[in-house]
Amino acid sequence: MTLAVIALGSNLDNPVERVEAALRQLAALPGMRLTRRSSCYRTVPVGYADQPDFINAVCEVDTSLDATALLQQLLQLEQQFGRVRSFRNAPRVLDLDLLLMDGVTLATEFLTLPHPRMHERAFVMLPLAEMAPEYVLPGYGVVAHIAASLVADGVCRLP
Ligand code: PH2
Ligand code: MG
Ligand code: MG
Repeated sequence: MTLAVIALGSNLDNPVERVEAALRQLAALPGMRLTRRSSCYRTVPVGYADQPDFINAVCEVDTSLDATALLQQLLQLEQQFGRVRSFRNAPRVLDLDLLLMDGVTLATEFLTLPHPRMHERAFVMLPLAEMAPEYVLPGYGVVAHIAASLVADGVCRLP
C-alpha cells in the first residue's frame, strides 16, 4: 500500500456537495482507504477569473493502485460526475488532481509527480497544511512553511 495525496476542486452545481460526494466515492474505490482529509475551502479562481469561486479540499489515501491506475480512476470519477472539458481552466463540476505519491517521482506526458505547480497554489497548499503540515515537498521544503509564505487572501476555510 502507498500513501497518495489528491486535490479536489469544484465550482459548478453545488460544489460543497460535489466535493463531499467525491470524497465518499474515492473512499469506496477498490484498493483505496481514505486516511485523512482537509476541510473544504472557498477559493477565488486562479488563472481564468471570470467564473464562480471554487470549493477546494485535499485528501490522503492509502492505495494498492500504482500512479497510472490511480490517475485513471480519478479521471473516470470526474467523468461520472459529468465533467465537460471545454477549455483550459474552465469551470468544472469536479477536478481531481494527483499531487503526491509516497516515494514516487514521475514525468510522463500524462502525469508529473510531485505535481509541478502545487507549491505555488494557495488553494492547494492551505488545505494541505491543515491536513499534513509535516509533509515535505522535495525541493521546496515543509508544507507548513511553504503555505505560510503564500498570499492567502482568496482562500477561506469553511466551518
Ligand atoms: N484549478 C485550476 C485553475 N484555477 N483556481 C482555484 N481557486 N481552484 C482550483 O481548483 C483551480 C483554480 C486548474 O485545475
Ligand atoms: Mg485536473
Ligand atoms: Mg486542477
